[in-house]
Amino acid sequence: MVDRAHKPSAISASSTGPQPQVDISADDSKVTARLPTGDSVEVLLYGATVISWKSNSGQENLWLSQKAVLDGSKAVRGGIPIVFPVFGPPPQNHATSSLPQHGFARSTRWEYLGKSTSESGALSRGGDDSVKLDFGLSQSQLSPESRKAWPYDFSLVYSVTLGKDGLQTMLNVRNEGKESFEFQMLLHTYFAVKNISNVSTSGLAGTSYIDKVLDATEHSSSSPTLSITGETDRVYKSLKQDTTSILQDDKPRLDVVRDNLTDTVVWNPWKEKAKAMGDFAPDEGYMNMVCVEVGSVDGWQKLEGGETFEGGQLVKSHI
Ligand code: TA6
Repeated sequence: MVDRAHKPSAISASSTGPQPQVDISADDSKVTARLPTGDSVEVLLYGATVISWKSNSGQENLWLSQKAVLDGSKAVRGGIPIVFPVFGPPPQNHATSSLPQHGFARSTRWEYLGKSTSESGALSRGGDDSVKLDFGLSQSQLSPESRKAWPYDFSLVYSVTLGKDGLQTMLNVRNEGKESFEFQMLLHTYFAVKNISNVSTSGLAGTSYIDKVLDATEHSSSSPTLSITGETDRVYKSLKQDTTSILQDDKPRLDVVRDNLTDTVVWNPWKEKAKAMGDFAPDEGYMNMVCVEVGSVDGWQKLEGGETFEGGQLVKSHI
């Protein structure tokens, strides 16, 4: 339970004009928010996983496997799984060594902390006609196994803000204990694309990347764009530009803007790996998705007792 000191203060809704609509499902498993413009977002309490984000055109911007498990028994294949406190398979001889791949945040039930709305201009200009949903996770909500595997006193507040010109997802990490801990975080976003053959990503030049398809060897990234023509699994480190764009047929489709995060992962499992994942469907679904994942995964963030870290993304859709 995230104590009230960390619960967000709700901004009272304005009395003028139609209001954003927030609903909690009857089985208390999902929160849905909808703007008067038609934009909508759906968040499972399991993993605080965003599983749908639609633009006011009705266009779904996120990819969700047709075999994604949504009953809370397994991390969701699709949407925006939260990776914390470790990215990838945990290193040996490390505080995270006993955790599962990508940590526990995406496979633990979070608490819905509440909503706040405001109408003070576009999201990208600091205000917004928007609605913010807050979710909390702290040590007391972890399974005994996770608590044993990573025995630190922490609290997370994840804010999902649906605005007219984008979706913002921010993770606030606080060390509630006296002992310092280090962590990695990443938003493992699965974006929906029409056809991967005509998709490229830009904003990845001028840095180096770890290519996990080539035995995690390091390479320099000189090309301004990356086309996805096979299995792709790259960790771009300390990017200079804060925006990675996804282009469909050479036209801007989505812009992913990092906020206080330095790294971006680009992943597509392609044919064989997609087929090998039991919860990845349809098999050819790799043609309609690409993961652009913002995070702090090259090295570790360290928090002393009482310190906090916040990072996230603002994603803008062009359709
Ligand atoms: O972010 C890319 C990645 O680390 C890939 O290496 C692949 O493992 C992917 O995450 C999915 O991981 P998952 O544990 O969700 O199957």
